[in-house]
Amino acid sequence: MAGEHSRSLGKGSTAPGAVPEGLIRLYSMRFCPFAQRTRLVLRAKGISYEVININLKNKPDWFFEKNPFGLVPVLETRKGQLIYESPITCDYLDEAFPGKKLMPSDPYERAFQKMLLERFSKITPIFFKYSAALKDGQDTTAQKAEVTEKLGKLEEILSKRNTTFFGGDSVSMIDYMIWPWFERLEAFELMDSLSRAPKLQHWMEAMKKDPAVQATMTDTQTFKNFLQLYLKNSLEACDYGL
Ligand SMILES: N[C@@H](CCC(=O)N[C@@H](CS)C(=O)NCC(=O)O)C(=O)O
Repeated sequence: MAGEHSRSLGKGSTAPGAVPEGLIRLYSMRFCPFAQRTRLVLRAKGISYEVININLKNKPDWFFEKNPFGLVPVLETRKGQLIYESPITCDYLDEAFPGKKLMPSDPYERAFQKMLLERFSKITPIFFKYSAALKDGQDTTAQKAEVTEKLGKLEEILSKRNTTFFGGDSVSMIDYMIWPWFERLEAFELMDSLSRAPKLQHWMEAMKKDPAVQATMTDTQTFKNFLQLYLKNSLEACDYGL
């Protein structure tokens, strides 16, 4: 069975066949924060899945038949249904599979989680701008300040809620949606951004105890090494460490 740590498929590879009985398939990349969202939800809900890693620097032509944007994550069901865009994959899993519901049932709470995700989606591109600038040896003060300011807003929200997690006192969907970027703060050398955010620091500590978070965690040095290769467009980046 294709595993989470299998080598990625690149140009010239054969498209995998039908999804095996009893499994759902995830097209992923080991270091992708968006695909990590889906992996977190698969784990949290105890869903049986297989992973096909894609070489994002040398994509197989067939991958565009799975997702016209050519991005991971993508889910594929036994019936051949394809689901892409990380929040959509996560909502699908939460709705299609039994077990613990990660989205709240209260309509306002659901809207709250979606609004927060929308706000967070304005933060993720700054990380990419920041790491590209860092690689080129440019001054990153402006991007750093932008991340700190935006994370400060999340700190305010968490303070107002007065709960450990964003959806209450246990982990819910929104925590998993934003976690992958917090896990990478140290690798991005952005931990300072949280120096005046004690609630977020406390939330991070609580998240690190979650079994799904623990199962999908990449250590800082490994991620840094990957990132260096990825930013250089190395064909080996996605298989770093295998
Ligand atoms: N909006 C997409 C973003 C996914 C995304 O950007 N994935 C990256 C990897 S972290 C990717 O597939 N990059 C390949 C490329 O840019 O060609 C989602 O939420 O799923």
